[in-house]
Amino acid sequence: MADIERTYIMIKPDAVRDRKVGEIITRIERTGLTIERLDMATLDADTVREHYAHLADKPFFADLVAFMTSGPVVKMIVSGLGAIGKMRTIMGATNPLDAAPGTIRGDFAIDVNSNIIHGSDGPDTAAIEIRRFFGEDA
Ligand code: DAT
Ligand code: MG
Repeated sequence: MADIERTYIMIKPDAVRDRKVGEIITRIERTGLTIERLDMATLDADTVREHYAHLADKPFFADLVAFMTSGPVVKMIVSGLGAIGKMRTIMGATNPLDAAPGTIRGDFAIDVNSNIIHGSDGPDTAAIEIRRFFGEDA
């Protein structure tokens, strides 16, 4: 049996701008996972650089920071049975060209530079990201 987990989910600026928030939230709720917290914010560059520090040496890093600060995002804590892996499954592969039909990235995106949604990739990063975006008490 999978554990009850919490994961940090973020609908990226492209999806907010293109009015896809409702459809994405519908897909999350349909799984049976619970949206525990939800807020909107425009991220500052330092927060994005910290969040994507593992990619700091990549050639696309500056574009990634510019994209992620280009408009408001929707921040969420999503919880439930196996929430971390379940969210990664319904999100699909990082590159939307490789993401299966029926996944959020597969259905709503075509370009890896603007791939619609973020989800934590494991329990340690989930805990760090929940604290980063919702504070120490979340
Ligand atoms: P994921 O978002 O699936 O966890 P990641 O953590 O490796 O993937 O990368 C974070 C984000 O960085 C990703 O959602 C989009 C961007 N990115 C990753 N690889 C990229 C690439 N080859 N070209 C452009 N952007 C990329
Ligand atoms: Mg990642």
